[in-house]
Amino acid sequence: MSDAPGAPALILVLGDQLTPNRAALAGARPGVDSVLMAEVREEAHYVQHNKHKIALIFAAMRHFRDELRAQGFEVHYIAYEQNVASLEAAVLATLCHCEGERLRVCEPGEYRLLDALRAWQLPVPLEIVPDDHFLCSREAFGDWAQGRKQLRMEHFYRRMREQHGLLMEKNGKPAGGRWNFDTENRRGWRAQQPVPARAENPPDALTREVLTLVEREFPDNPGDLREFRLATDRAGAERALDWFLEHAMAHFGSYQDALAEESPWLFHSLISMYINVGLLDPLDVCREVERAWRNGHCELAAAEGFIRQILGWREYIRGVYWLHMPHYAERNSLQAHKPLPDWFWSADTDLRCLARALDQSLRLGYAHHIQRLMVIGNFCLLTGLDVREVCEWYLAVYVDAFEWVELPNTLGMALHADDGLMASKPYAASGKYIQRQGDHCKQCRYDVRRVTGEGACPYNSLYWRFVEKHRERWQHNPRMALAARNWQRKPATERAAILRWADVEHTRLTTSAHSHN
Ligand code: FAD
Ligand code: DLZ
Repeated sequence: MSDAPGAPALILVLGDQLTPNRAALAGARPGVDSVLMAEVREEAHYVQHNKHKIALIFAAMRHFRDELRAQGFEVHYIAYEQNVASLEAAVLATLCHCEGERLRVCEPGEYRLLDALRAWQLPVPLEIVPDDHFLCSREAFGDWAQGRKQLRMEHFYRRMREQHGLLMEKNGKPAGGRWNFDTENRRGWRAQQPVPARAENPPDALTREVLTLVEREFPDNPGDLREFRLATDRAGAERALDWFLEHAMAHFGSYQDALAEESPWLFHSLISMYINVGLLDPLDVCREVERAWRNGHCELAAAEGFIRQILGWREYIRGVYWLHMPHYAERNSLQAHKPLPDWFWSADTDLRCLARALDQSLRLGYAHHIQRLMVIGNFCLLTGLDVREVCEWYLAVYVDAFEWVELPNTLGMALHADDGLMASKPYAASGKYIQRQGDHCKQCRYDVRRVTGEGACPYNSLYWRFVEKHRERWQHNPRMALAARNWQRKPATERAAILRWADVEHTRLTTSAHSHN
């Protein structure tokens, strides 16, 4: 057997690596190297993935197979119906009948699979190629992080802007003289704008076949495939981006943090899943957005707010994941161990904002950032739901969920379980925040102005319970000290009444079939 670079390679392409000429496919030779793609039990079952996610991945894999074949590659494709247990089994079976004298694979996005891959028993040499679907390599992030006492996204983001020349003036200064327009991006929702209807995206024959397969094989997974409207190939993903730039981008910034009764997505882009599986390139997306601004299609604040999410947050999150795995997944610094109530899987709760966010998450595999962070995540944080169970729920439910992005966002940002590594303060909030950002409270049976007693918004008392529970810790956190002081300033009798009521609500809401008052 040879592992010389010239020897024919079998190239394994995973379901979230669907970009031609990238990573393991860079320099691949049609007619010499062959490709393997496999729909396998292990990947489809390691969590109870949303049906939309499995359908997206299988259909996009099948389209990519056809794209590679059209480029002249021999592609060995194992369909789910062939009942292959794991990627290792798929590789071993394929090596028996192909010319490949070495196995080449781009490093998987999840630690779980990278760790397993390194232990595979193969009859040929294994070459693991760095993942170049990202704008900052793991090494470059490690170098940036080294020696810093605290990691902060904003510092990383500025450097990325300079490095990639995005939204920069010729004199090296940021466009508009500021790096960050966040303060202009926080309007609450009072139905100020018509929300454009999303484009229909009728599935083609190949995708319809996959939808039937997923419905048959995964009947108990979350997700309602009657509402499937995801693109499953590159051209479709590009159309989705174009639609966003034309119809929603101009309002993205202003309503980025808004919560709306009438729409699950408002002006969000709905492209995370396409970037995450390799159908859209993150740098191309940022350049398109910059072009839209330079051509006068949106304000600088909107373009900056959007580019920050992709160039800043997305890359930063991935850097933190690889810097701290595998121990990161074990962290639980606030000792949150309460079992996840069953109603997280049915959305059967009468807290209006939470029911809406859970329902669309389960049904569509989508919630926007503020729903994930400040409605669902905030509830989990305030009630001390078990960190591992919550992270598994997020990994299962969202169509864009892969552990490298889900874990730091959930464990770090939403649950503050990494002791402030990801965020300098916990994203804990009372009902007042939810009311300010949206219009759910008007439809809710709970009164957001009240803290205690039947009918009071549970986020209110639970918030103060959370402040009290970790009071010692907050006294040393400059960004939480004010909340701790405000709590201490309340008369002792009022504090006692709030805590008594919070305990009642906590017990009621963390039991599996929670009673509706
Ligand atoms: P938009 O709001 O239109 O944002 C534009 C793009 O910016 C997104 O498509 C995404 O690529 C990127 N982005 C924005 N925020 C983040 C972020 N915090 N981290 C990484 N990328 C970001 N994103 C995932 O892709 N997968 C996940 O599993 C995931 N889990 C999350 C869990 C929690 C608790 C939280 C708070 C956030 C999570 N996010 C996750 C980040 C963010 O919520 C989603 O990327 C976003 O909601 C996707 O919708 P969109 O494409 O309409 O995004
Ligand atoms: C998420 C997923 C699913 C559901 N199925 C497959 C599959 O059958 N074959 C495959 O190659 N990839 C799949 N994926 C994506 C992988 O789980 C993903 O590559 C790893 O989690 C690493 O990010």
